[in-house]
Amino acid sequence: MSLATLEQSILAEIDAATDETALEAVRVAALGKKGTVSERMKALGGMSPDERREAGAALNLLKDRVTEAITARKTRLQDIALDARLAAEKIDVTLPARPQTSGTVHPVSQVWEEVVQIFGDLGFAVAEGPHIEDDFHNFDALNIPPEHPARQEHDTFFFHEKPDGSRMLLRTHTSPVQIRTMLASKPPIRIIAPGRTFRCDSDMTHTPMFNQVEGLVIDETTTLANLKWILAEFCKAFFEVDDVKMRFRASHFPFTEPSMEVDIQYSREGGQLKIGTGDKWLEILGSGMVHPNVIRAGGMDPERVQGWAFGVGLDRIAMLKYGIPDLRAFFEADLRWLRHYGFKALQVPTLAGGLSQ
Ligand code: 2U9
Repeated sequence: MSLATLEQSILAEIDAATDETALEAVRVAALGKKGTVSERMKALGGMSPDERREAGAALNLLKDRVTEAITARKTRLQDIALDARLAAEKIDVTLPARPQTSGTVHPVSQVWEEVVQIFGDLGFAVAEGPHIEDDFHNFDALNIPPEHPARQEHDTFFFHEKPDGSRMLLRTHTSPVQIRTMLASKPPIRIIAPGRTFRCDSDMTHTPMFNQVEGLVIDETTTLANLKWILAEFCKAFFEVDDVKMRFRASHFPFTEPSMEVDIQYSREGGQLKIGTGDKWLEILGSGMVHPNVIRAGGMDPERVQGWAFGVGLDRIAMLKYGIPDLRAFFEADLRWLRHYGFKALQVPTLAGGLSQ
């Protein structure tokens, strides 16, 4: 094959390469160690000096032109690829934002965020902990020893027994989070612990997974009076009313002493619950002064520090605030229900901007 024909055929292959991989294959076939051009270079050795000079010069020129053609084709292929990407990824930034996003925020997530906003404003930090707990953090440290009847009431989901006989469990309340916080830090402590909790219980008003928020304050001087004020501020802010009467009833929990259940005033108007008016009472939370045994289990001295705690069911207060009649609907993922009871994704609740509008 003449040099001119070889050059033509290589240049035609370069032109025909439609991507960089194909182009590289053409380059190797021509200029690689065993390529057509390189083979001809090797043949120069068997020529006379005059022939070699002439043929060598011609081959070098051919090699330069082929290299140049490959570089040009490569640049062109890169341009084509970039144009294709730009066309595919084009967005029109002048289009208006989509007013109708399809997803909504679940009422429990909304209420969770509202509670965090309210307590954040009151100076509380948010604490979190594991869903899978051990006996100590879920029970013992909360003054619920192995034979305590409260253990039965908690309907605990247990994992398989370990070789040492102990069993991990799904936390039955968020209280282990407070124990972990106490063990890991020093007073003053002001935290809320919102989170999922689990009990082996399922009927009209109970689901195996439910959400709680618990609060804990520990310092040297805090009293029941501080607890009552905080809870009153919380109820007013949460239910978005100027005033709400509250009733504190003596109760019993292993982890608090004294313990109080808290009712709020409500009325029923045309089938709708109205919080903050009327003369009916609705139980919404439990609370009390932290038991000295619990303070000790949290690594602190009950002679030096004291504190209070409360617990609220997030699902329950979501139902009360937003007039949701059936607890089980929370977990059914029914899109029509979510569209009706859900909240706009971009309307984050804040105290300044309003919690629920
Ligand atoms: C520590 C010390 C004390 C948390 C408390 C309650 C009262 C309570 C229920 C409300 C509705 C659970 O979701 S519910 O069924 N909770 O009544 N919880 S005091 O007390 C603690 C927690 C942690 C270290």
